[in-house]
Amino acid sequence: MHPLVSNISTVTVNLPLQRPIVSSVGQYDKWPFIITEVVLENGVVGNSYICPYLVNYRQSIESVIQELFKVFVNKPLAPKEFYEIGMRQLSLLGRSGIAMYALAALDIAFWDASAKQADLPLCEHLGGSLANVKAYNSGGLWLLPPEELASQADKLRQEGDFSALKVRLGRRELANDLRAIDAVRSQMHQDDDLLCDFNQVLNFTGALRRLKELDNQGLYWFEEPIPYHEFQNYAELRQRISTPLILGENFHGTDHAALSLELGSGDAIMPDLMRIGGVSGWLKTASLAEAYKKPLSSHLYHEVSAHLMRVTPTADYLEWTNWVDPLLEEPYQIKDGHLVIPERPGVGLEFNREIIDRYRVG
Ligand code: SMN
Ligand code: MG
Repeated sequence: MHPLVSNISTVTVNLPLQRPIVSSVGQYDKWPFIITEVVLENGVVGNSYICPYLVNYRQSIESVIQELFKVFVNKPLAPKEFYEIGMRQLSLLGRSGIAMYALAALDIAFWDASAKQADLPLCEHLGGSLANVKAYNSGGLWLLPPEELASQADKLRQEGDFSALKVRLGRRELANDLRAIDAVRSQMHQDDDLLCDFNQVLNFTGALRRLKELDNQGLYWFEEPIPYHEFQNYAELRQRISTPLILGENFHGTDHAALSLELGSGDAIMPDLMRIGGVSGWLKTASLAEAYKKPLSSHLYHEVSAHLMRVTPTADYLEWTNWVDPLLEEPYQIKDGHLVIPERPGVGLEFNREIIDRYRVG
């Protein structure tokens, strides 16, 4: 029988960002991480971090994590079953939002513990194999002036020999979006991929205009041009442009992923590990993407997402930033624009206690 789940602890850390986020979903010079550690009766520890953007909600989120944990304490570790039980429990709160974040925080930690118990890297525990995962550097190129974008693009490429970057678009004037694209491209190689993200800033008609105007720019994808929940509008937009359209970081659980795929909202999807419901929610979504034959890219959380990409049949790009690195004893490394999954049991992340003490909130 699997060991029993015994204990939990949570802490929030607000880490300074090397390059502040200047986006249509907010400006941040710090990035909050809620760390969850789950202890099994045999001493094995599974852990996770989630990034809920808004540090002031940390107490609500941590308290939902603690409350939900009570459902699993003293039960034999069974991550998949726990997820199903958790989702049933959440139907009273709503299978999305903070409730979903809390389930994801636990689910990731449970899967980490389960893989450690098996003494295998998570991707192997899930039936996959270790290999490097194609990534793009997303840790900059916000809504900044072109000169700054050019110098950042050069640095971002060099952070890991990246051949793919993501620029944020959706400025008021088309000319300024075009300048931003040119500035970034001036530092990239001919065959590199340039992705772009509008962070939901346009409305439907504004998007029709802007995406048509940018359709000949050879961008790898248009990400979230309009509010995330306008699935039908996404489907209509998609019919009128040729650059691939992607959404999904704001899918709250597999219900959204299924609805979006059914409506044909995107050419590809990009679930966020936290909002999609952790490892268990991701695995279901990966099967949906496979059934609808749509490429799947990741959103943040590059460590766990990389393991999951190894068992995602339609895996495409892994999003990478170095935001969490100061918090980790041994950050994952990038080589030739690919994330190297280390051969360590579970996800293999240990948090730096000194950094936790220095930046903990509350
Ligand atoms: C994003 C991520 C984190 C903060 C702001 C914006 C963005 C992305 O949507 O996809 O990287
Ligand atoms: Mg995005």
